[in-house]
Amino acid sequence: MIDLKEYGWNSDYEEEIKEGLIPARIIEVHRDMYKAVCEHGEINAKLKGTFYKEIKYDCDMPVVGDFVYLQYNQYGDSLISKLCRRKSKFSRTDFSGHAVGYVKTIKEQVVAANFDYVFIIVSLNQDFNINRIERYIGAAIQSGAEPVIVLTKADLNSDYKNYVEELKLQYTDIDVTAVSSVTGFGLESLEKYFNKRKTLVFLGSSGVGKSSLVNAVAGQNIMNVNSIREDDSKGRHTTTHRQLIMLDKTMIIDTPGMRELGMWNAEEGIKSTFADIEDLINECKFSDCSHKSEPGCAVKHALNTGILDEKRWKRYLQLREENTFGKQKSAYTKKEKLIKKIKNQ
Ligand SMILES: Nc1nc2c(ncn2[C@@H]2O[C@H](COP(=O)(O)OP(=O)(O)OP(=O)(O)O)[C@@H](O)[C@H]2O)c(=O)[nH]1
Ligand SMILES: [Mg+2]
Ligand SMILES: [Zn+2]
Repeated sequence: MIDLKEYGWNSDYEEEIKEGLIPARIIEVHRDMYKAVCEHGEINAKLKGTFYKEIKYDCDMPVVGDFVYLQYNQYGDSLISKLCRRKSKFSRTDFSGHAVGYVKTIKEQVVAANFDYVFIIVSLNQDFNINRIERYIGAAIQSGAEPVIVLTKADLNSDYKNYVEELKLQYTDIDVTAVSSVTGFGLESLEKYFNKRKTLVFLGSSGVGKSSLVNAVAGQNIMNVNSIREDDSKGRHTTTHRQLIMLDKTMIIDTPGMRELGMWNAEEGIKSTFADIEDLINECKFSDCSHKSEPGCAVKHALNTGILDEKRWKRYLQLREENTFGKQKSAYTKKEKLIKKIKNQ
């Protein structure tokens, strides 16, 4: 018997359910097949037919890290019948929607759920890109968990301290650590996150070393790792599906590298990421200041005196616009083809 509490289950996740259902945690998702862990151990599961009828949005489909209730079947696939309320979730914009007229429908894609820390993994080779880091910080804060920035491959960059310092200056509340999975450098400073029953999610581009870090902290080769072309930082998308790995009481969700991270409903996250700019905006004379030509505009003043970096301001505007655009264009009522198909059966 497995105690699901070891996998982070607690009473906050409990839902009113029909008799005969047991809680489980999703550890892998493959198209329509799920791997989960429950009191009987690791099992395969599918969504129950009625599950599709009951959910409203695609984002209510189980993802790795989710707790669910299922009907256990010792002879075959168990049937997932309810998704438990999420404590945290990392969302991005899914642009793969179908074109409706000229407008492509976009929707929320939940990458992982119910984690305590988001490890934003950035490689210290040419992958280092402040715009991308800001996006991850915004989405991570929005997720409801604590962001941690991990700069990998410190062994390849003698300048790593400058990168750490630059980020620390801008993000005083976020832990920034440089590590090397090859030499083991810096790994001890991550130990504080490896606590009992905590879940960490590793996010970042392909090839930055997410799976290598899983292996380094595990002390064994759990995940596949492939060499990349370090000269142009192109990853090879080695990890192909999200997976929750249990390591000596701590759980890590390793994910495939993301090509792009579109902001999804991340207003609060963006505001916190650019807290310095939000402070300036609050100082503008007019509360509806457009920061263009109004008198008493604190943003203009900061830009003119060099206190605020013009590029940072532009990136902030871009993320805000993208976020609002997403809100307007998302087809909230659109369901995935699959759901429609099954409903119509
Ligand atoms: N020098 C050096 N190479 C590293 C380090 N960490 C990872 N690598 C190398 O970077 C390459 C990619 O590592 P992975 O761990 O597969 O990267 P990933 O982020 O999991 O990539 P995806 O699964 O495609 O998202 C491999 O060749 C690793 O050996 C490091 O700390 N130092
Ligand atoms: Mg990987
Ligand atoms: Zn202003």
